[in-house]
Amino acid sequence: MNDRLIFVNQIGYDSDGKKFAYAVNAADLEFSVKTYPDRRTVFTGKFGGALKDRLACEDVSCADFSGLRTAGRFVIECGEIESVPFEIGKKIYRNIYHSLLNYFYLSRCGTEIHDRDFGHPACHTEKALVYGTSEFRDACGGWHDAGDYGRYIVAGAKTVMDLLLACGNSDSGFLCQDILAEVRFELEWMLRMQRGDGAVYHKISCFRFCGFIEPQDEHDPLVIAPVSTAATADFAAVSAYASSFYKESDPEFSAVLLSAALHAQEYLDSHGDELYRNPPEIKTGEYGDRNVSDERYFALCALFSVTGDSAYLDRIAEFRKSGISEGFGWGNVGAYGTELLLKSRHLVSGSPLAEDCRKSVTERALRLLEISQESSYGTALEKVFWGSNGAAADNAHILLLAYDITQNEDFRTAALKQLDYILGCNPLGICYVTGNGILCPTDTHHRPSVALGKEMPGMLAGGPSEGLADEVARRHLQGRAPLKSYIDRRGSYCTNEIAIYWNSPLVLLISRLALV
Ligand code: G3I
Ligand code: 9MR
Ligand code: ZN
Repeated sequence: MNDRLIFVNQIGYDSDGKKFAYAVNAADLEFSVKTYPDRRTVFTGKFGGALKDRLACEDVSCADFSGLRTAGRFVIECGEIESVPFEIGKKIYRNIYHSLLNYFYLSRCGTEIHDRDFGHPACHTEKALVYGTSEFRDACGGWHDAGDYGRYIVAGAKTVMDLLLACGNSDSGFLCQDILAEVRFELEWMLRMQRGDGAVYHKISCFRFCGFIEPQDEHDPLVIAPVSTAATADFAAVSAYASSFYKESDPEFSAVLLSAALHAQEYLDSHGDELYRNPPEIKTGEYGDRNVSDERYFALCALFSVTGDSAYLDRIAEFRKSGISEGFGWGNVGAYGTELLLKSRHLVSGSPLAEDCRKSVTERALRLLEISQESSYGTALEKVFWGSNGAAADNAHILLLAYDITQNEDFRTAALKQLDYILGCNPLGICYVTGNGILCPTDTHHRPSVALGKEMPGMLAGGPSEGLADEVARRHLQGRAPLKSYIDRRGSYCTNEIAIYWNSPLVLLISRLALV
């Protein structure tokens, strides 16, 4: 008997929240929720009708057991089949939350890491060659990006934003302090990546990816890639916004951040777009972006939100007029700008700009809501790209922003469904966070885990990807439904790598849903 045919959120459900489970070919069947392990029935209901999922390509039905509010451990039974055990309770996301955050600590570069399982001496401490020059520069620090050891500004900036936005919404002060301490480590590295004229280098890495070795064993020469508009604008935005978080605890650091942001903005104002492409000798992650107007917009919004200087407003309005797509991806950062505007005490509520922001976020969220409601697992994904799990979390972020604007509960429910999807309510029945849930990835494309022969906990795998952009995916996933195009093998970097900016929106989601 396959015990995974009823899919549940393997981390669990908040006692007072909505609760959904999913099953294949279960239309209109009765189900019962039973205590675990003694299996006393505490709730019964019926699966809904079947919905043919566009991305899962099968008939899936949903069981709504929101009416059950008792704390405890349970299973769902339907005929012969049973779900894995799951929990209902309050604040049951504490462990996964800390584990997701601890992954950032364990990913610190250039410093000794203290940990029983994943501790190591400082890595990547030597100076790096500035590409195209004979200069060597200290750009130590920051988090390793993902399964590789590169450190990339646009990736780091997106991550920092999610963590700061998670922190701004956390009602427990101690969590916020942990986040700010961790984020500061990345910010200090980012400051080292700024050139004397205000521009920011795109990234630092070796010339090519190393094998599956520990970070302290990578001794190839380090190179700092050329500056880019995307990196400079993201840097300006993030350091401006971050400065407001350290104002009281460390005014000096806060001032350093703000002046670095203004300096970066001066550079942006006096230079045209510099779009990043890897020089031929550099083979690591490119993070290229053809359109950097969203990055420029984001920088202006962040600077306005902290300074209140109205000179930014006309320029922000100009960008909005030519169309800003409201996204939260590493290359699509418009919604960060919009969110900061909407949160800023300097923006006049009811002004045409404020109304335009509210309208475009809500429109984007309505589209995602529609996609979620047409999908049998509630998944708000248009396409299933590399990093689809991160995209599901990013889309939940848009839905939550629209919820803040409209108070329409449907947005919040759809956001919750993205969390359920990531944590087990998906056609593979996987909780995509390592070391968490009943069935989770154990063989990710993550160099430290492979080198040490044990999986680091608290990492969100990239997830299904239609692109089949690696050998393992091409060999094993041909012809699969999009949401089943995932394989738990270290060789499949397009489905089973992990990354700082996939973890970060999940931290935000858990925090904003008040689950910790
Ligand atoms: O958005 C476009 C869409 O407009 C287009 O139609 C479609 C067609 O293929 O592609 C979409 O772009 C995809 C993009 O991700 C979306 O974010 C690309 O196909 C896809 O190749 C691209 O993948 C990126 C991947 O690097 C390869 O460049 C991932 O986003 C990005 O997360 C990943 O990042 C890597 C770093 O390079 C190195 N470090 C690890 C990290 C995680 O795997
Ligand atoms: O390990 C690399 C991973 O971090 C990247 O996301 C991925 C795509 O750029 O590339 C991985 O490195 C592979 C390289 O591209 C091709 N040869 C095999 C490498 C993985 O072992
Ligand atoms: Zn390192």
